[in-house]
Amino acid sequence: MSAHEVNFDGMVGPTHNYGGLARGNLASQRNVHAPSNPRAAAKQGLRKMKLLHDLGVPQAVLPPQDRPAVDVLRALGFEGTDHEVVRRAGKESPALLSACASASSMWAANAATICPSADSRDGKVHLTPANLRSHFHRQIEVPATSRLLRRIFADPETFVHHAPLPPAEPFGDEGAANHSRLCLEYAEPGTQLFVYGRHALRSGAPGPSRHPARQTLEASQAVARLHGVSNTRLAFAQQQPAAIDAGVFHSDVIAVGNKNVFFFHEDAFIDSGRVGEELRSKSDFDLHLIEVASKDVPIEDAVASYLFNSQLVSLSSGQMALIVPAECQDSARVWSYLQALQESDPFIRRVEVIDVRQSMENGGGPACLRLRVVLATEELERIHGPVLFDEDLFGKLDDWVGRHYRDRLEESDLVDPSLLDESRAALDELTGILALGALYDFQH
Ligand code: SUG
Repeated sequence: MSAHEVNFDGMVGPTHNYGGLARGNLASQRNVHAPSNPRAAAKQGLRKMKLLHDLGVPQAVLPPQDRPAVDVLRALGFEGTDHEVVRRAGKESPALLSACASASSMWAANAATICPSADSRDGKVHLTPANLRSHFHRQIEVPATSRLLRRIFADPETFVHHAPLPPAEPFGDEGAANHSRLCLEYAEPGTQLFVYGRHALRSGAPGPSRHPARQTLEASQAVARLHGVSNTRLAFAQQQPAAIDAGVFHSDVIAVGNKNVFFFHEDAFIDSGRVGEELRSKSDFDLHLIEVASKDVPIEDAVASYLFNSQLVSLSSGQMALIVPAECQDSARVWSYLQALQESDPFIRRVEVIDVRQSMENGGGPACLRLRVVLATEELERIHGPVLFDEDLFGKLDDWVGRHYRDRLEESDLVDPSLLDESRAALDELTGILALGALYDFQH
C-alpha cells in the first residue's frame, strides 16, 4: 500500500486585511491598520501551491469563508438586510465588524487535526476541527470548516469526523499547528507529537506570562483519544513558556517534522533534549533530529524569519526540500544557517524560497497556510476530486482572483456593503470551479 501527504492550502479570501486581532502574534499586532492587498495575498498563496505541485508534492485547496460573517453579526443583535447589518455593525462596533471580516480561515494548519488511517485503532482517517476558542475571529470559522471537511472527505467508510472539542477554557485546541507526525513511510504507522502551551486543570504548572497559551494539554489528550492513537506511539510536549512570550503562539512557529526528520529550535519545548529522546524511543525507525541552537539562530530571529514555519516536504528523489518564507533571506544569520544546513544535512538537500509576505504580515507563514492530510492511494481516490490542484486549476484560480479581488483594503473599507457583494460573487463562482455545489449559506 502506498500513501501520500497532501497539502490542503487555505485560499486567501477577498477580505484579507490587517485587523491586529491576534494576541501574542507579533506580526498581527505590528501591522494593525496597515493597508492590505487581498489580490496579491491570494496570488502569493496560489504560487506557493504551484511551487509544491511543480515539485511533485500533492496539493489541494480549501475555499475561503463568507466574510463579513453576517450570520454572526445577526446573532449578536444587528438587524436588517445583509447590507444594513454590515453598516450597523461598522458604525456601532468597528472592532466587531473587523473580527467578523477576517479572512483567517486561510491559515489551514489551524483548521483541524488529522490522524492517518495507519495510526488509528479502527484503520480510518480521523478528523477533528479545531475549536479555536482563544480568539473570537477564529472561533467563528469552526462551523463552516466542519461543514467543508465533511464535504471534501465525505465517505463514511473511510473518514471519521469528530465534533470540535467543547469550546471551554480547559480545551483550547488550535489543530495541526500543534501536532507533528513522524514516520518512515507515510503508509506506515507513525509517532505523533502533540504540543501544548499549558495545563488547564493543574494549578501551579508553568505557563507564559505575557502572551496566551492557546493549546491545552487536556485538549491535545482528548484529540489523541478520539483518534485512537496508540499510547506507545504518542508523545506530549509543553512549549517553552518563554518561547510563547517571544512570539511563538503555535508550535509550528518553532518546529516542523516530515517523515523521519524533526527540525526544531532548542527553546521550542520545556527540556527539548528529553522530547527528542522520547520521540526516538517511541519510533521504530531511525529518527533524524535537527536541534537548532540559540547561538546559531536566536529565538527572536526564528520568530522574525519564520524559519521553522517552513514546509518540509519529500521529493520523488527521496530527498527533502524546505520551503522557506522570503523573510529567511532577509536575515543574514538565518540565511547562512540554511546554506550550511543544505550542504551538510543528509536529508534536507534543497531550500526553496517563497514569497507569502501578505500572509506573513498577519503572522502566517508557508506552514500555517496548509493542512497536511496523509492519505493512502485508495483514500485519496475517495475525496472530492475537484479540489485537487493542477496546472489547469491554477490557471482558473489565478484568473478568478484577478477578476474579483481588490488590490487594497483598509479597515474603513470593511463597512462598505459592496465588499460583501463582491466577495459573495467571487465565492459563488468559486463553488462552480471547485464543483462544491451550494457550499455557502448565501447560496441557499
Ligand atoms: O491565529 N493570524 C493568525 C495566524 C495563524 C498562523 N497559523 C499557524 N501558526 N499555524 C492567528 O494568529 C491575524 C488576523 C489579523 O490580525 O487581522 C491572525 O489571526
